[in-house]
Amino acid sequence: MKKIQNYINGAFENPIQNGWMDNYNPSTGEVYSQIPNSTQEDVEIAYQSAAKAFKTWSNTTIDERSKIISKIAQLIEEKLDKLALAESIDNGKPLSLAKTIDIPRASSNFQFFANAITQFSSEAHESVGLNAFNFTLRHPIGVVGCISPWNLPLYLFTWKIAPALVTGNTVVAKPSEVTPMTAYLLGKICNEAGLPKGVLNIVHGLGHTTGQAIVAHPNIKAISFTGGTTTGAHIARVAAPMFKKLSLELGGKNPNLIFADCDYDKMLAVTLKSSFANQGQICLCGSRIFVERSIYEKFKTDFIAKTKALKIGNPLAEDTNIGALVSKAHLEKVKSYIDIAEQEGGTILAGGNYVTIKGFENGYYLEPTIIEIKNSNCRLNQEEIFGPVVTIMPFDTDEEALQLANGVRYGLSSTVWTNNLNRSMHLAKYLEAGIVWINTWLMRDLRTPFGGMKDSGVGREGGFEALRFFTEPKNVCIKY
Ligand code: TXE
Repeated sequence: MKKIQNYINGAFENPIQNGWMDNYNPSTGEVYSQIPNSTQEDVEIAYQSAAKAFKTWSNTTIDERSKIISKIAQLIEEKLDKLALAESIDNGKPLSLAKTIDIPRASSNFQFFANAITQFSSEAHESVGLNAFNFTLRHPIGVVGCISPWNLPLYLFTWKIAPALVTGNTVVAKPSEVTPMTAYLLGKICNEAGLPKGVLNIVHGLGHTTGQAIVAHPNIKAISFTGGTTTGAHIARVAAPMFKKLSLELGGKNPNLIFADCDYDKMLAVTLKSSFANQGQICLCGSRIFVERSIYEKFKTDFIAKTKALKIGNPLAEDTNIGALVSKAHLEKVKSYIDIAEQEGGTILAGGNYVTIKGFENGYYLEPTIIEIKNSNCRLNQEEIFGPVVTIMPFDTDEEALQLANGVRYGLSSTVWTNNLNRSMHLAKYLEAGIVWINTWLMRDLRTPFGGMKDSGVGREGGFEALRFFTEPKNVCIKY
């Protein structure tokens, strides 16, 4: 059976205590590889290797760094088919999605930051009347930690690693233990691209041991984390007494506000995606759908029909729309929410059941599910389910729509469908979310700030925000 290894100091290593864990293929429910169950000792060796590499890497010219990071982007692009297949097998997502979204974006992440660093500059301030001049030096922080989740494995892993590296930091990174494969393959790509030894170190293992060792390491001075809100809160508690720099991208329960004056067909097609793409396991999915009452019944009928037409099955088949959920535990968690629907006064309009696929009987499949709710305060509408489950509910006024949208602890993204400019601007201003999409969803320009308000996180990634996060600003004041 294939064994994934840690990537430390440019070499592939077994975990020191030789502990291994099973890695499952969600489409079949079978174990298909083993991954290191790394301990604190492995993290320490990864740290030592990163610390040793820091001096040279942080003094490498921007051109040189940019060239190597760009080469990694190019190699990911060249290996798109292989990486997409690995991602689909590891995660259960449709191969078509991995080919068109996950892997191209992983390549773009590196290319974007390879370009961005060449345009990154620091500020200068003349203290007029005081004969003094200030400028800001921006140094890399040192060894930084990057921890990522399982839903968009290589996409989110590289979204952190690329800006960390390009600014001259060295990295100890941990992908999710549920989807370690493409991170492992990335190590090979980094060697091929000529990334010096020790600049990136990838340690595999569980969150509360391996991840915890990264967060608690006294000399890893910044942590960039994407994952669940509860985990984020725990990481903040561990990191705060050590005054670490923290970027936390956490959960979401995003509203999708549909007004009667929208471009209906376009809205319907995109709403299907924002509800169920990647089996609903995207932190940006619009899992709470609110529809203006005058088109509510029509929307309901059309949305149910489209949802029922989605093809669930083998992620590798070209015509599959909905693949497998990432793990058995997650499948059961998502299903447990569906099971409380009636108790909460909800009505299941479509889906709601496990699915058995011929030839893949032990895979983790679930029908895309629409639940009509009467009360927006129910758990189904308040808690992040992170699966192919959406709630729907009508509204009457703009003010009510805004209140419903903002009535959760999360504030990651929101989507508005309307052709009314005044309404768009009003909602853009008052929606409590890090992103407001108007008449679109998941459209990303990598220069824009990305992140959430409220319990969806702290800090922003993307563009110069990420370059600022991974550098330490220092004011130099010269009196003349
Ligand atoms: O996330 P975790 P999980 C949400 C979603 C999902 C829930 C749990 O609701 O159901 O989170 O999923 C590492 N110290 N999102 O269990 O546990 C862990 O090993 C350091 C939203 O996957 O937060 C993994 O690498 N690290 C999210 C990463 O943190 C720790 C996407 C995320 O794992 C750790 C995925 C610890 N104590 C899930 N504990 C989004 N917003 O994109 C865990 N980890």
